Amino acid sequence: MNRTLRYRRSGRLVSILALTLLCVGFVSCRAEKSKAEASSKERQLIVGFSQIGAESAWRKCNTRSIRDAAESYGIQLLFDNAEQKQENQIKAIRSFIAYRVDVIAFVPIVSDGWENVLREARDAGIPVLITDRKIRISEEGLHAGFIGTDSFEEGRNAGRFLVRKFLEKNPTRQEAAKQVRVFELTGTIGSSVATGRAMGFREVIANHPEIEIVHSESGDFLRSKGYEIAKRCISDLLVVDAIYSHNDSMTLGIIDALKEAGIAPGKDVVIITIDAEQASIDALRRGEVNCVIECNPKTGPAIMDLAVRLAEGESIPWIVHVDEQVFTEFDNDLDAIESRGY
Ligand code: GZL
Repeated sequence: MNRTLRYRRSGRLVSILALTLLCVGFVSCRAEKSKAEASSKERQLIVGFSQIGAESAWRKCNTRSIRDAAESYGIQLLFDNAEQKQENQIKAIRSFIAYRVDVIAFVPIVSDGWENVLREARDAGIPVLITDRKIRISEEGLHAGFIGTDSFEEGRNAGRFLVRKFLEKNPTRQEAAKQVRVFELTGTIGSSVATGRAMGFREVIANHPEIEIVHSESGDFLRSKGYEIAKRCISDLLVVDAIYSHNDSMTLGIIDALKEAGIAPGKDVVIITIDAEQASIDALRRGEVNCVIECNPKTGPAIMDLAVRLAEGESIPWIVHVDEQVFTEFDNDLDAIESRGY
């Protein structure tokens, strides 16, 4: 056999060998990848969620939405109820880190005090999604994004209704009021929603010197505290023009106290409230409340969608504000408002 032929045959042998190795390699890579894919598909996504408590109908609906969405997404949810204590939330987040969940999501009961535990989550390589209420943090990279309410806009909407009700021509008023005295009941001190609802309201009324906040006090989003404060301040409530309450639970407590004192809610005193739970829509329809600003608790599906994206290594929007409506006594179709579910 001449040398050329020998070289040609051995060259062909080498190329067959190389091709064989390539195919074997490819097949084994595919096998590895499909195993990895199979294992990731087989392994359920695990989300650790720290909820602040069950202080209102809104919060209970928010929890139902989160639990239902996790189930429909096939996500294993580790859920903790902090019973209104930040230290319980921090403990829960640390337990999620120890358990090595895929994603941590939580409602920060107050805006401050989260740096250390969020650094621990970052160092553990676990993405964190903030929901409902915001955190105040200077350090970047400690959470992936936020989804929830725009509490400043809710406060602005409360101010806009008050201006329309007292300072503009409307079906119930032909001339502007000379003075508008407001009694404000705020939510949990230090929470982003109470801060936002207060600041948004003040931003709008700042342009109207006739409007004065004569009393502002925290009812901690609780019906019982709304009732207690209204009972204690009933003499003030006899002379104010409007009550601005940061959530329906407190509003329902205030209404109970007003009725006990013979004050007609919605008539003797205008009432503006936030959440839009069924009871407040029903009160709006009865004329016991004048303006209901929606705060949407049904964020479960959107939270789980963002959690899946985070678990897959995707980036998510920094802030997602949920759509919210305003219902007032000036609307023509209050009966058309859909059942609230909370
Ligand atoms: C708002 C949410 C508030 C609700 C209250 O986003 O954080 O907390 O308005 C609830 O009803 O207690």
